[in-house]
Amino acid sequence: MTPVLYELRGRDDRLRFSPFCWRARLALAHKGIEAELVPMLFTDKSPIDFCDSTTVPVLKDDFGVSMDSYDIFQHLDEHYPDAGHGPLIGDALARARLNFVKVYAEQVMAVGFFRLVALDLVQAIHPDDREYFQSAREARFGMSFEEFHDVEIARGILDSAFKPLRGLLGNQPFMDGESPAAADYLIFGFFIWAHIVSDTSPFGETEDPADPLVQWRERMMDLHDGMARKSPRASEIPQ
Ligand SMILES: N[C@@H](CCC(=O)N[C@@H](CS)C(=O)NCC(=O)O)C(=O)O
Repeated sequence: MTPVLYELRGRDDRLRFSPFCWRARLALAHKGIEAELVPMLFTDKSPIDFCDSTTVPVLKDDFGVSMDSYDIFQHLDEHYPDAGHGPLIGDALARARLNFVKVYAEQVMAVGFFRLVALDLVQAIHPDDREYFQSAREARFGMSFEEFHDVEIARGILDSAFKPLRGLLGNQPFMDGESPAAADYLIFGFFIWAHIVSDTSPFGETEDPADPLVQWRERMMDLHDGMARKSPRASEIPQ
């Protein structure tokens, strides 16, 4: 069967911004695998009724069903080890190190991105999903989206969070070394999420083209035939 990737859609079907689904998309492209992309809404999860998941991405292929972006990396490495650009994660040592990158990205960096784009994100989400999404996240954050959305605070968080990334990328072109792999996709998922839903730069009012992190973001945008760069942004699609 053609692999099927179930992913979140926004107010327009061309708006696909979920950071976790982007990880899976990029991982499939890394392996050179063409998947059928099936959209889902927060409030209509019927497309993934066949499995035991309430979140996307979900990947279904000849080898089974994988219900988490990180598990999808592992699934693709296990079943398509040498396809495309080779391993996403690598050996057990690499896997252990990637766990750190995942925790860092999701627990430190993502908060900064979320505070940068919260209100834009609500506008990018499907109208049927807005109340569900906003009330679930407001309960988690303990404040309204209006309070949570704060570009100054966000840039402060991101400035600190970007320091280790800049240190690394000053010495090598990708998080994973000479070419991109799981660590790059894992982190870039949040960059492309923010890029699609909002025109506010995570780097400040002006971006420094000499910044190694800006340069990495541009390289990631160009990967796999520019799939991230070609993806429509919310500001390009009228409400
Ligand atoms: N641990 C999961 C997280 C996936 C996740 O949270 N996906 C969101 C979309 S960005 C979702 O499906 N949420 C459903 C909901 O909140 O009801 C992964 O990395 O795949």
